[in-house]
Amino acid sequence: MYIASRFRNLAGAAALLAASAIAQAQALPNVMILATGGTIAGAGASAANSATYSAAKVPVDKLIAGLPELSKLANVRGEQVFQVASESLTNDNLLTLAKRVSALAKQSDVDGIVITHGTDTLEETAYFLNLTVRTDKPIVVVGSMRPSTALSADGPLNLLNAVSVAASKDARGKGVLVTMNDEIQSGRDVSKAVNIKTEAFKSQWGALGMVVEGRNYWFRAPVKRHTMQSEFDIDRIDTLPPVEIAMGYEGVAPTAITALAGSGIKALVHGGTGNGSVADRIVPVLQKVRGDGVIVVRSSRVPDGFVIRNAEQPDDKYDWVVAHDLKPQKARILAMVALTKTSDTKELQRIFWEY
Ligand code: DAS
Repeated sequence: MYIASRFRNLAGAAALLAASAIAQAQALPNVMILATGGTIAGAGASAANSATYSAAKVPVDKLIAGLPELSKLANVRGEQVFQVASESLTNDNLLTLAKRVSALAKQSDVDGIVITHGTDTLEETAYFLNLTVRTDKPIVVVGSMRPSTALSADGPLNLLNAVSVAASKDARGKGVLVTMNDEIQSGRDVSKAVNIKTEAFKSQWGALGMVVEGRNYWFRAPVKRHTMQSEFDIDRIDTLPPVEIAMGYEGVAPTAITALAGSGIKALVHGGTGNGSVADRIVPVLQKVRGDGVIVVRSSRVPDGFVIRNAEQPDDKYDWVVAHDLKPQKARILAMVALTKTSDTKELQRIFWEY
């Protein structure tokens, strides 16, 4: 009799525990983590290796298992989309990832999405998603500058912050976000500015805010079109037109531009000096590129500032497009996306002003 009643009490307690766990899980947002590789999944030989390591080694389920605090923020599920260092990602990888993000964002049981990613091209992926994924749910791209095995690894807190932001209602409608080093950055504006510090990502227009101990502190909002306001939709994009970049520098020869222009590209981004300046011997080369039907986009190699139309070069006369404040690598992303819709230079320039 006594044992039976004890058993009944134990069973009752277990049922209560299970019910409260279910209630807690139902109360928490659902966040998907899509893993692509990079240093955040990196591993070094010893804890002292903060710079010498192999990227893209640790699988997503281990990243999640190594961070039990995540379960207090959200119901987290992981998916390994790729396992590569981000410098090796391709246009096809970008399309695959963005289509997966778009499909998940449509699911009612997904409240936010985190993408773990290498830092080298994180800014390009974040901008591409910002332009093409039609959702107002939070999409947060996150990386790390030190491998998970290093002393003072930055990946775990970056990932915790990313899930915290992706689970937040106040992060909705702000475009694709990047959480690095406690900051919440705009996927459009942010770039990797330092290649050896944990405070690596900067935007010349400043961070959107900070995330501290699971709370978001917002100080500005994006003004350029993104996600739900975008005219582009990844569900309608199956290929990206080839667009390449040629840099400007003292003593530059036309060799690279001529070779790229003859390779079948649809646009050439010129990363010029200063305010997008073009060497006098290169101007006729770019005029011929344009004359042969390739779009010319004038960007600048200078980290901050923006290119002013018809200032350094008569863009109206040459029928060139200016990249506004977009650095060459981001101008290339926008040019590829824009060219899926139009090759009219007036329309392209509008797109560069608006996105
Ligand atoms: N190779 C770098 C990359 O995968 C490592 C990193 O910083 O994430 O982008």
